[in-house]
Amino acid sequence: PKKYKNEEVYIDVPDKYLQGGFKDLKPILTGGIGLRDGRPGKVPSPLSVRGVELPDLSPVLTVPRGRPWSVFYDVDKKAGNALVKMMNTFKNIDDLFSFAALVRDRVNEEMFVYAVMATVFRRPELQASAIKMNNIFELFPDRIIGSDAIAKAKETIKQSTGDEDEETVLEINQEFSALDKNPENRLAYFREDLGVNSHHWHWHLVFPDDEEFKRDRRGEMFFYMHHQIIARYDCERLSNGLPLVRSFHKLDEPIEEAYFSKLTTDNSGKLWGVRPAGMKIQDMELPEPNENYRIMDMEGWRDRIRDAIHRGIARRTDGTEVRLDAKTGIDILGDMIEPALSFSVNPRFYGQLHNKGHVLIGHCHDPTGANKENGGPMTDSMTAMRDPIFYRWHKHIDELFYEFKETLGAYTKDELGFRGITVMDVSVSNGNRITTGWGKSRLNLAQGIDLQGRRNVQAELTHLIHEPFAYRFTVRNDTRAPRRVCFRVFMTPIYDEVGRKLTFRQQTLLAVEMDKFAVTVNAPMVQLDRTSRESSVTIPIERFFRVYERRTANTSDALSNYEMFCGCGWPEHMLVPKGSAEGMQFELIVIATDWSKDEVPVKTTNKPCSRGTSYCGVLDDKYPDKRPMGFPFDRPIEDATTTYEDFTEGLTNIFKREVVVQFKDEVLLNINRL
Ligand code: CUO
Repeated sequence: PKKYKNEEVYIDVPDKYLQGGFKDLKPILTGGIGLRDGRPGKVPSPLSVRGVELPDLSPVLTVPRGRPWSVFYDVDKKAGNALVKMMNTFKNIDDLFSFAALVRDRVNEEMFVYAVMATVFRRPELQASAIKMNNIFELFPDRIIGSDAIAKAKETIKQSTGDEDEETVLEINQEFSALDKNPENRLAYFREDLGVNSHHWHWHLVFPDDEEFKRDRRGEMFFYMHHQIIARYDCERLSNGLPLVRSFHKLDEPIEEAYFSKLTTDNSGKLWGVRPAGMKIQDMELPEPNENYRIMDMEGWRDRIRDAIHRGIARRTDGTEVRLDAKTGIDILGDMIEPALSFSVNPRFYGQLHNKGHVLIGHCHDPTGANKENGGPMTDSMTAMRDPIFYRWHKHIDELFYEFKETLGAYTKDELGFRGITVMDVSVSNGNRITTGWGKSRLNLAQGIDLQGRRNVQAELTHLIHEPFAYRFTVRNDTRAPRRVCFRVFMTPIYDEVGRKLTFRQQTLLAVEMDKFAVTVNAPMVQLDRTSRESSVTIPIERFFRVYERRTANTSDALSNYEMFCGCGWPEHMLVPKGSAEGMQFELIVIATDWSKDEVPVKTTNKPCSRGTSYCGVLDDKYPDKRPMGFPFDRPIEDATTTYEDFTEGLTNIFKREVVVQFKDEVLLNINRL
């Protein structure tokens, strides 16, 4: 191997790939995801690279630079895992970052960022060393704002005074990928939201398909997190008068939902693949990335998966059988359906249903590459949630999981109850009304686009937001002893898009988790307050839009500049569905359970990445709750005629309260006015 001696690395990437973020190492190694500037003993700027042995890079050069890299492609996943492994051979932090600096401009750009972030997540000493990471879209603005806005940013600076700190703000229009005469565009604020996409990318980053990094209940988390995305999307659809998502299960059926992302994949201006209405998926034979899958493969895998679900038994690679029971069945299925090839009980037999759905859909416009077109947004976890078909595909995947949950039957009253604990009341501040509206926040473009030294060019994005609110729970404890109580808080719509009442069964499928927390109830009657900002589902808005640091600089919520950036977690500003101008009715359903039985103790609760646990778990630790994810709505209720009253009959620990979500078509929060 080549040895690099104390060389000074000045990063000077030709402008051939948009990621001008790599023009300067700071965004990666010092100002960005790297060690912070100026700490003694840490990397100075310009980076001085220590002599490190450079390993054989050939396993990671299988992915060319300049094209989107994705966990859904076999070659890419393998190379990405190999790069993470290489980085992990450097035990000393300076060596690791020296290595990173040396390979950065040799390997695929997106894969590089993935590997650096994955390495940081997996090494406790790096987590602990206060590393600050950029939001992924600061590094890749071209994955979130359109080619026209990027062109405009470059044009604007040409005409400016040349002062490198001069502020330039570009407003991003919400109708940039389509007009509202395409009804699906009413949901663009959700699908194209920065926080939503950022969460999804980070989720796949921290739940990798890599045998060296097995997360607790990984497969179940795949099921539950994506199920919640679909439930949330459906709530947004109802908020906008649109019907629920139809699952995409007839694989030869034309896809009615068109999608033209307007995003570029690289600095040449090449767009992501587009999909006009009415396209069908087709067998693919793609040379680069090398992907050869047929619709027949997909149907075969699905038949075998269904067979396993209905027999309650899956077949392992070695021919032995494994039972799909109430405790671990869903976890086995998650790893099998996604699949995580490293953890699937039989990757050859059960195949790659979900992943290859992303790929076949994403390449349906050019399945052999004959037209040299890029894949569509569905091929990449950083962009997939932008496309309406994402939700249709995932609804189908979700149906398979629920097909399994059906086989387990309904929960018994014993499993649902908590004797001696009565939830007397639950209310939400401001008379059980939650207000939603628009927020305007900014994303700094200077780290990800070559802006000729200008540091203060911002994109101003308009996104959904809600007024912060608080819950109040009134609880009676008749057990004469302190009890540890876990509150599981869900919200679910009451009516469909034309005003028909939903059945309770439908409501359970649409229930979105709002919060989950445990407290000790040590008096006969206790009143508990909890704010929306504390939700176990979300991570603070400041994690997505850094400019918010200004707002919170003096509060306890302020994030230190040097706090590690943990990107997994639902964005706070998307916690509450949009609702409607007239006020949309939802039900808040709260179930109290015995935390002394449910709790899985985790080692540390105040370490950097300990928020957003409901959809992301706890890094390096077990999932903190023993119950099946989504309890009690993960299981079917008795039958379609079962009502909430039947469900809760004889139980005192479940309570529901109607809340109204009212959308105001105005800017509630404006960064300019903070
Ligand atoms: Cu996250 Cu399909 O798994 O996108």
